Amino acid sequence: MIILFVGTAGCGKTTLVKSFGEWLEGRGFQVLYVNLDPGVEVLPYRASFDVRYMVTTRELMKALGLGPNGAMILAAQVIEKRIDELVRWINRSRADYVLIDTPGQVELFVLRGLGPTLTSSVKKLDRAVAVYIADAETLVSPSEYLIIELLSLIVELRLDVPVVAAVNKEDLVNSSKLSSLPLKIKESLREREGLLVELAMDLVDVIFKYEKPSRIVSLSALKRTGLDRLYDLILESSCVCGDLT
Ligand SMILES: Nc1nc2c(ncn2[C@@H]2O[C@H](COP(=O)(O)OP(=O)(O)O)[C@@H](O)[C@H]2O)c(=O)[nH]1
Ligand SMILES: [Mg+2]
Repeated sequence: MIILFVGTAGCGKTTLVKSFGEWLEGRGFQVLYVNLDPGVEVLPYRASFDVRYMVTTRELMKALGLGPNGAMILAAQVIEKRIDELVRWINRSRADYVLIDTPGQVELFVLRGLGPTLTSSVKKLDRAVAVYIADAETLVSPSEYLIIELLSLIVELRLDVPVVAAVNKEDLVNSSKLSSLPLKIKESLREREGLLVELAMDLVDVIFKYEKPSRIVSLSALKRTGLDRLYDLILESSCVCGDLT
């Protein structure tokens, strides 16, 4: 199975790739690690495939006088053009799980070509799932819970593979507050006014009709909590039976 870790800068993708990979290895699985971030300086895991042999943002900034954003965009284009090298490597690898750590900025991977180009190829090789990671520190009110649901839906629409949503860094927030958020979305929306509220209320109904709130797993990549729940959801979401309830 191929698992892609996607999310906003600093949400904990790299940390989760390491801790989830080690968790899987501890259960006897063979795991391979892929670094797709051309901007990372130090990796906590040993990447068997590392795109920095193709390009790094640091060298692009130096050679072309680009800023960090311009260098990231150009680097992603370089990687996309050479994506067959990664796809062939995955095809040859005989691991149980290939974990793919994606570039820092979610929009770079999901909204531009790199992510969809990669997933359209790898899903032909094996089951592929994306984990959309949100940072618990950004989840300050119930409406942000709706935002996570919507963002994970956008990721699923773009990448066209099943997506599991995870709230990382649960060690930094009050867990009972976290679990009560989905139940309070409508209540909190009612405090606002206008057409936007009506639209958001309807979206809540639609999203909860198709997706149980419990499908968002809360975990800590650093403290290694919730990894078993993440694993269960990944297996469920990739199940051909399609029963996500
Ligand atoms: N407290 C806490 N910090 C975390 C957790 N996961 C990641 N971090 C920290 O968040 C920062 C960004 O993590 P990183 O994995 O590099 O994020 P990435 O940009 O999404 O790859 C680092 O300082 C991590 O140590 C977590 O579960 N709890
Ligand atoms: Mg990272």
